[in-house]
Amino acid sequence: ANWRYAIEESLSEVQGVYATRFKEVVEANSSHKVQIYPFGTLGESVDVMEQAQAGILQFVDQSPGFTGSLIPEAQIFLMPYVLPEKQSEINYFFKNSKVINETFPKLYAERDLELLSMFPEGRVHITTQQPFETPEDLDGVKIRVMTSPLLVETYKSFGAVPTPLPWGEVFGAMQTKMIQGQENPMFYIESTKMYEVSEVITDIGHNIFTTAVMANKRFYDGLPAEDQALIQKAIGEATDYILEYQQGLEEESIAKVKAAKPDIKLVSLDEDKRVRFREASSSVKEKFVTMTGDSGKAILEQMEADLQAASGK
Ligand code: 6CS
Repeated sequence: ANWRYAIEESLSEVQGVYATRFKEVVEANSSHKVQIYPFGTLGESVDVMEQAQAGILQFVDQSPGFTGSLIPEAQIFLMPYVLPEKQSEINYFFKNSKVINETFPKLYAERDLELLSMFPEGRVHITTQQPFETPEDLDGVKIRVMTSPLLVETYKSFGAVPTPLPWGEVFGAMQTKMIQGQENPMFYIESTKMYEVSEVITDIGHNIFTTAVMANKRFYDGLPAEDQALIQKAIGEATDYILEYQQGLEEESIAKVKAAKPDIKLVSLDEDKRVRFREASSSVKEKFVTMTGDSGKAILEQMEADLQAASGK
């Protein structure tokens, strides 16, 4: 059969590299074909998700930053200062966490989606026009976030004016200064040339960009066992591959940005400065529980236990 798989990025970006690996494994081990639809071919992330739920697409990559309206609990991955900074701990968490492997699949299933994998895309950096070191410095600064109420709360707590926008509008909004900043991992800041419309790139150590790959559930449930096994094999190989692929990617991306724009200012805030953002955003956890109720509260507790298990790995 011909399977359609939409991603939120281009083929050479992390989601594209993942999808390409998935396609290679499927096509090498079966007569199925996988057609990948990169960002821009089928609409914005939210439109593409509707097509996946309707079964027009068999596979979709959608990041929790856009899934919040459908599954509020998915926003847990956007919570600041929760995920670890150490790469090996992050990888251990994504591969072994109960939240990802047991809890979230049930929530996605309620929305006609078979959750296949969640994986990290790198540490989030903030690009702005002016340098900042404290939440006060962000007073009045409009920063674009993905369309998630939790991200809006996070950036309010950071002192900024959060502006939720779909991805396709971000470059233009930065260019015209309708917004003065945005957040994304370094590889994406480099590949989408966000640095061209930013003067400063700041690392406050607040989060890891997480994404999720899923299948339409009716499609998946209707497949013979051997095709389901093939999909699981391809997902497993693509997940291992993408974790390996991203080793050193942040540093390479920083080097490319510096080469393309030598006067860009790169700032990594010290722990004594990060603590201001950490403390300012401590109430975001309560906001998450307000948005998600008992279900979210239980997920938060499970996630904390999963992170505990990953610490020191
Ligand atoms: O900021 C965004 O909207 C986008 N960021 C990444 C890293 N991937 C896709 C998403 O649309």
